[in-house]
Amino acid sequence: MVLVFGWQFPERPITSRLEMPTLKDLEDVYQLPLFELMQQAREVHRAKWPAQEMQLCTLLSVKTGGCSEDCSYCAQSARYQTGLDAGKLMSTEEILPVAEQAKQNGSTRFCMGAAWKGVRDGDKRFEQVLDTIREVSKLGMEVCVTLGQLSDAEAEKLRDAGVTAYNHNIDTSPEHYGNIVTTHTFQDRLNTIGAVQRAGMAVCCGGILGLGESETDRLRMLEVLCSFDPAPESVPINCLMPMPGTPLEESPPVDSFELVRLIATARIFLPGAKIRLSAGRTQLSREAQAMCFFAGANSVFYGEKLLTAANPGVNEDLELLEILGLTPQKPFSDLPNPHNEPASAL
Ligand code: SAM
Ligand code: DTB
Ligand code: SF4
Repeated sequence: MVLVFGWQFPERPITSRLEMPTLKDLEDVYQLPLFELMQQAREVHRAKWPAQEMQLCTLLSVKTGGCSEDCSYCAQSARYQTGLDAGKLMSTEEILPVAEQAKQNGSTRFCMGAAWKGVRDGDKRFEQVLDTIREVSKLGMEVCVTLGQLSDAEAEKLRDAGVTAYNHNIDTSPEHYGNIVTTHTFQDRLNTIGAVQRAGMAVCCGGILGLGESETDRLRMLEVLCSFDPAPESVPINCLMPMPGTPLEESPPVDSFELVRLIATARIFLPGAKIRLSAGRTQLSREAQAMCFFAGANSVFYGEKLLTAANPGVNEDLELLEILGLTPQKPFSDLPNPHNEPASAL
């Protein structure tokens, strides 16, 4: 480390970092003066990604509510009175038009979520989801699913059906995880991520800010993400949407500058990952979102609804992209295309 006007700067250009960062490495970068941190993150971003592109992803909750788990942030847990009715698994016929509309609106990734602890090979509902994935993957968008815990057999079936990425978040640090969820462990999350990696699907894995964690917990979460081999393909950074009826309903909002710092640090240490500014954009000003994009966020959830919570409107987002001179990313421009179609044909 070198000291410049009392601030510690890493000795080497950060883009040349090859080894796994320690918590201290992450802290040193996270605590740089804000503009220095943002500038370094922007340099990494420009070296690795088209500078003005934004990936647009649409979410659909294909099986809502009634979940057995006690994740204290989640409106879909059956353990809390959140006013959400548990729904049935949506049929392929119900899902396809939503996916088609998402494509029409400019989304290049379609993410289907189910409020399950996990899936079981051979289960009728899992077979139904596989059928849906086979149909949705014909539309030429990236297909992501988040269905809870998996083992190897289920992961391989999802890959064969056409899933390009599996979302399974670690959500917070290993130390804080037990304060937020008691019905499964941090290690259970890592085991599922291992199954996804062994099956050769891209891993979409990130977390939530605003769960009562410290800034060190957030960096510990990043440290774990940086230890993945291969590195995650995408990293969703959610800000808690305090859902009525959940234990975290009264949580204070996340500080925007802390969010920008975390995104910039993630961009620097995970240069090849999409950083997705995920839940919580309705609580952020346009200026705060612009700072997140400058700091390296190059993906958002697009469409009025997340899974159960609100998201900015399509027109509002298109207007923001236009004001900032950003353009939607093309599909499969950085992922293997399962249909071998050139991105320009999609
Ligand atoms: N059941 C699956 C699981 O737990 O992985 C998939 C669905 S779960 C709703 C997906 C992710 O959404 C969670 O891991 C969490 O990061 C995020 N999430 C859920 N509720 C949230 C909330 N109220 N605010 C912000 N993010 C939330
Ligand atoms: C992720 O990290 N965020 C998305 C997606 N992966 C599945 C979900 C956000 C959920 C926000 C709360 C809700 O809609 O209930
Ligand atoms: Fe269930 Fe996932 Fe919500 Fe946890 S986050 S309660 S596992 S749907």
